[in-house]
Amino acid sequence: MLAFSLILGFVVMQPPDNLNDVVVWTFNGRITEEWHADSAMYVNPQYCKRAWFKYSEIPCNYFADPIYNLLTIPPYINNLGSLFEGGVQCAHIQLNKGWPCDNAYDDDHQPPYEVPEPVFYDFATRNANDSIYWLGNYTYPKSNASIANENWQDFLLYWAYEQIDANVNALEFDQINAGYRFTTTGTSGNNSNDGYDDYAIGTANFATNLSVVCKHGIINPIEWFMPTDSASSNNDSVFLAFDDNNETYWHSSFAGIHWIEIDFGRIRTIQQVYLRFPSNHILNNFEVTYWNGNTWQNFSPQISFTGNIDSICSFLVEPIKAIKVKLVSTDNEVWLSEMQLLGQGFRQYL
Ligand SMILES: [Ca+2]
Repeated sequence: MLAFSLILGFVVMQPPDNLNDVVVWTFNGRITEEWHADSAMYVNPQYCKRAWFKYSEIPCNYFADPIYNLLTIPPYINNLGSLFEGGVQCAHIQLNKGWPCDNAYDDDHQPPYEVPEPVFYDFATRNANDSIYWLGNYTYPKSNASIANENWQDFLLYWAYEQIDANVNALEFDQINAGYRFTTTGTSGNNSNDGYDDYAIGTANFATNLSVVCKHGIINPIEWFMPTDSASSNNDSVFLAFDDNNETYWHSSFAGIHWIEIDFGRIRTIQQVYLRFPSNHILNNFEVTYWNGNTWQNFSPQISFTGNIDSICSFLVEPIKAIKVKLVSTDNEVWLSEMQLLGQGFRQYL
């Protein structure tokens, strides 16, 4: 929010009496250097603005990197008698670039870094067939991000905070509409409904799947987010219970007590536990608990079953803060298609 009266050095800025008296300078690009601000002063503006965060231009964190020295720009503009408005471009996300740090999904490990594919598929607007809604004929794959996606909101707010820390006086969030396109000549049952996205439609439940370690055909899970198990019947199948794919599963060893565990690495708010078993291998006896940093705790209501006959078991629980979640079973063997922990907050990628 803008301050109503900002006193900086010898300059006193007051809100205008009439919006028609406001002069706003916008620059086709960021104001990142003093000469940009000096140019703006030609029209003696009350406000200088241009988005400081753009999804496609993040080789690194501009705002915290002393190389760019952005901290000095807003005070410099203030001393020239103008307020500086940073901004966040909300609408688009580009697969080939636009991630603030190196990651396992980037091909050359050089900036600009590629958006990790699980993140991109999470952020991007998808149609009713779960396909990405691509934008135009761009050389680089680009999509609208889903503004209703809490992960995307968190990502944008992350960059907003970075700009606040870099001394901006105000923030602007532009292009907040996701892209929707309907085939007006389509027939009933045969309309592509491009731009449909499940987050916008499913607003009754904003819970985020915090436990996906790989999805959409990605074979290898993210290295720093590996789940663990008591033992598997085949090598490394444990992550198949966390890949958002009902056709793949973790298969424990035979006999004994079995467990499977996901370690978030930091505290997550969990409000739903979703288990899915292959219909021909339903788990009868199991218990799910969480690690709060000190002890293993029961959810409320408690998740502890004997004689279960359902292949899908979904539990809404009181929101709790967990670092790990574990399923334990005394059945001779466990087949687990999915163990999804849904809750709040940005996922594991930042
Ligand atoms: Ca699976």
